Amino acid sequence: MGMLDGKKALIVGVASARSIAWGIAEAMHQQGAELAFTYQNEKLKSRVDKIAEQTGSQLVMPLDVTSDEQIAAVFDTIADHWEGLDIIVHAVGFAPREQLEGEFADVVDREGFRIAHDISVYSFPALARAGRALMQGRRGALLTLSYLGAVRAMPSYNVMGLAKASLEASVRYLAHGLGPEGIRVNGISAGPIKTLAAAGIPKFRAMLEHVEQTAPLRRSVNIEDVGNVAAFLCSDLAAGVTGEITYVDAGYNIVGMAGLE
Ligand code: NAD
Ligand code: 0WE
Repeated sequence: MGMLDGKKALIVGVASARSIAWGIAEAMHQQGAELAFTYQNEKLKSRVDKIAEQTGSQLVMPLDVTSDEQIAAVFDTIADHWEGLDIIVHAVGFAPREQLEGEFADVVDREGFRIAHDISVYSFPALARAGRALMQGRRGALLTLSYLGAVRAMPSYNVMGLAKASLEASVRYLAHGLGPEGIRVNGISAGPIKTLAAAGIPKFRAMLEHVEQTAPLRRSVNIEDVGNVAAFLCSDLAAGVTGEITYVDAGYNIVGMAGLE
């Protein structure tokens, strides 16, 4: 018996087999969920098709979250295939590359701020809004992915830190608004993981090593660690949890006075 038997889940944010969204999809599939996937653009379609096939998924749709039309089309297509929807996973984040290097006040600009917040934040409530009708009367769950840079100033994370802070606030506002309909809304704040979104971030390797030396568990986390917690949070085992940010970071965030052991 899986903890997601009979549940139908939409997974947004698979770009490769390293994606956190893929770790979540695999864990949800293991736990009995039926999955639908989206891909950002034609370049990524074949990769997502291949990955979807591995979980027996029949539903793979285009979705660039900057398009209201594509958001609406995704839920129209789901409504044509499924009688309802139980879970939406949002694992999308983007800021223009030049926003993620250098000192925040030097590099932030209006367009970089707008893009980061549109793609990384607005898309989550936008999916909630568009998916709401399909989630009625079925103990639904929404999940998004955050990072510690939401609540701590981190080198180079810059405008993405502001976006994640806003995303975490959106978890609370959505939980508050959708709770009366039985829909729970949660976030996972994951430790650094080498995905496409981490590729080419200067000093990413050093960040991983720092976590491995500092986190209570003396390791970094992987997409399986995140996937398993995601499956739990979206299952009825977590029926009493909403509006929360759960850290899946080997305990890194709870440490103070690091490095003196
Ligand atoms: P990833 O590159 O595999 O996933 C990012 C996804 O965002 C991709 O699938 C990409 O297609 C999608 N995306 C970007 N712009 C989009 C758009 N306009 N429309 C639709 N999709 C778009 O990297 P990941 O690390 O798996 O990132 C997933 C989430 O996890 C992000 O929110 C990221 O901020 C968060 N996160 C990552 C880490 C990490 O260290 N990798 C840590 C904590 C949180
Ligand atoms: O949320 C993220 C990554 C988000 C991200 C990554 C990219 C790279 C490619 C957003 N936009 C872009 N734009 C691109 O053009 N993480 C939590 C991973 C990450 O990114 C960092 C980190 C960590 C950790 C950037 C700087 C410092 C630390």
